[in-house]
Amino acid sequence: MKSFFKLAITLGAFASQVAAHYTFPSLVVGGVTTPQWVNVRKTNNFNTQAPVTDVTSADFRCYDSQTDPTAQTISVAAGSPLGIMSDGTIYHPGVVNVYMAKAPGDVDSFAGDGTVWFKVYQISAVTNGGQSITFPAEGVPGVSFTVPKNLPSGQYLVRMEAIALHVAQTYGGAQFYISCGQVEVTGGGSGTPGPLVAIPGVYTGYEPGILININYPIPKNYTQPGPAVWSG
Ligand SMILES: *[C@@H]1O[C@H](CO)[C@@H](O)[C@H](O)[C@H]1NC(C)=O
Ligand SMILES: [Cu+2]
Repeated sequence: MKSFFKLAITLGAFASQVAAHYTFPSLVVGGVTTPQWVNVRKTNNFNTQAPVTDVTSADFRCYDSQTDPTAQTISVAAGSPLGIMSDGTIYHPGVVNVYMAKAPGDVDSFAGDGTVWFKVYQISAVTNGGQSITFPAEGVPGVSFTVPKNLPSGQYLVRMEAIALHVAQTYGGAQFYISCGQVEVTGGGSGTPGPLVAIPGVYTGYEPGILININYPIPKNYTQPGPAVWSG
């Protein structure tokens, strides 16, 4: 009996490592999901689906050091919905942040260096004083948000960040599922997005929303990592 449970646990752990991961290869523009890795820069994990766990690594930005990808830039109107789709579902419990950075010119040659990123969307955790913690992003195939109406027109990187928190109780345990799409915002305004952060640099990995045991004791509150959302 004992060895049966041991085997079951081993198999379960294996399955959750291999089958449960995800990438974000598509955008959703005008209600249409784009083909995989066309408008999104292909990430190192396009085959393995393995997460980034080092928030200080260069790959924490767009996770594309090995693929050297190119992508096509897709137009999206300011004030309209923009979606980001996974290749399955956001299987793990956790939270989501979406960041954007404006390219000085053509986004094809923009790496996203510097303190240039602002947050446009987030899905946090829901707590109620220690009774329960739930994750609205868990199990959904993708996310959708409104491109801020006052966002200046131009070309941008849009970076998806889904943070899986199921084993985040030790440093480096949180799993980051990341990708960067390329969009051209049209019909924009004259807003000044901020606060601006550098990526990597935005996190140390010790934030209470990243280094966290979500199981026990049940967290009384949850602090979403990163700057406030800029909504224009
Ligand atoms: C909950 O709030 C306290 C007090 O502000 C803070 O110290 C703690 O880090 C928060 N916990 C989480 C998981 O965000
Ligand atoms: Cu996983």
